[in-house]
Amino acid sequence: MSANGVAAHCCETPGCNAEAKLQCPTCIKLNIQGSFFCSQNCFKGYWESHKLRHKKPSISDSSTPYNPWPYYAFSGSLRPYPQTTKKEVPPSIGRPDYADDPNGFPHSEQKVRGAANIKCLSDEEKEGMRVACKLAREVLDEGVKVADIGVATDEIDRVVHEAAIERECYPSPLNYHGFPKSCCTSVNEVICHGIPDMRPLQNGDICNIDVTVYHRNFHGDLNETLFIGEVSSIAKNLVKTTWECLQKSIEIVKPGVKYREVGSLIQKHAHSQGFSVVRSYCGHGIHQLFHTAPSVPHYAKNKAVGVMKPGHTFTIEPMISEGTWKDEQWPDNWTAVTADGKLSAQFEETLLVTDTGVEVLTQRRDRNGQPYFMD
Ligand code: EYL
Ligand code: CO
Ligand code: CO
Repeated sequence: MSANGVAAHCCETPGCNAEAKLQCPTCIKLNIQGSFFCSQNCFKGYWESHKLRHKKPSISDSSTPYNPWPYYAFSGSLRPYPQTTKKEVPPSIGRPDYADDPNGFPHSEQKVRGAANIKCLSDEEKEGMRVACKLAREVLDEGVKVADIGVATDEIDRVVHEAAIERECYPSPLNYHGFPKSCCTSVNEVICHGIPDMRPLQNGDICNIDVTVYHRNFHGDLNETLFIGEVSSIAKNLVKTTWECLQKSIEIVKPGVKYREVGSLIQKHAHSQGFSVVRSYCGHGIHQLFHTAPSVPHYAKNKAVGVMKPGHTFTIEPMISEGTWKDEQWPDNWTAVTADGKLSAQFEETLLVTDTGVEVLTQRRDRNGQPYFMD
């Protein structure tokens, strides 16, 4: 979920990373978005490289890569690829309200928005969540099996879509606020909400697959980050650290713990490895609604409201970055990327607060909950 009020840019000068609000006059005139400098000094010092952005984009030919936004200054080296057309879900499968809204608007979520009140599930509702979350895990497992060098993230989405339908599930991301695909695939500098497309995964990529399914009125939500082939040692440490952040935070979940305490553990561990914590996206309450109270920030000293009680169901989904914690969005208005173009990783589980602790509803059933990157 998006946290309000965090909008910041990073200076374009490599290695500077200072907060940046100044825009080049030529960029403003040409409407080139995403390029900012912290000072006149940085602007002048990086001018020889920066001015290349003002060159007229060449006409498309076989040697020019597909670029739908010639005037966007990408923070890193990942680029969007063409997308395939929208998929259908058989009408026999129960669907959330936003599935049939022209704008994908979740009216049922809106009705309770802003209410701090966190729902305690009945025994019957808990059982509904167990089933949905078990199916979500199975669907993620199917997506993970096909992820490999040379495979397009669109193919992962196709497999996830089919696996959901086979299990009488609606893939929750599909049409949520208009989202065009059935899962999110977030590669390298993509923090979250990457749109599956025709880009083949490359040796050395890290790729997160985020699956949510809706089954008989309940959503189950989880994600894992995978290694594609041989990855760098920094990528290995980032992914391992991110997984540890999630594990350490799950360990403290029990009745009486404040939701705002989750972030302090995560930030402490991320910082101990020299990494940063993304602030714009949070864990969330989940049950009959995809996103509801509580909001669970992953950073320290946050102002999250609420105390854990038996019967609460929510996600923890830390996004940990190699460099800056700052994010920006591609012009598609979905894809969140790191402002410095460096790597970001994420893991997510859906949790149930029990009388004495926690049940990890989306837990991997084989290999005792071990993540895929350790297989
Ligand atoms: C759709 C809606 C902006 C997802 C999650 C797909 C993306 C960007 C608006 C959260 C929020 C998945 O899986 C999620 N959390 O773990 N929006 C999501 N969308 C979308
Ligand atoms: Co998710
Ligand atoms: Co989530």
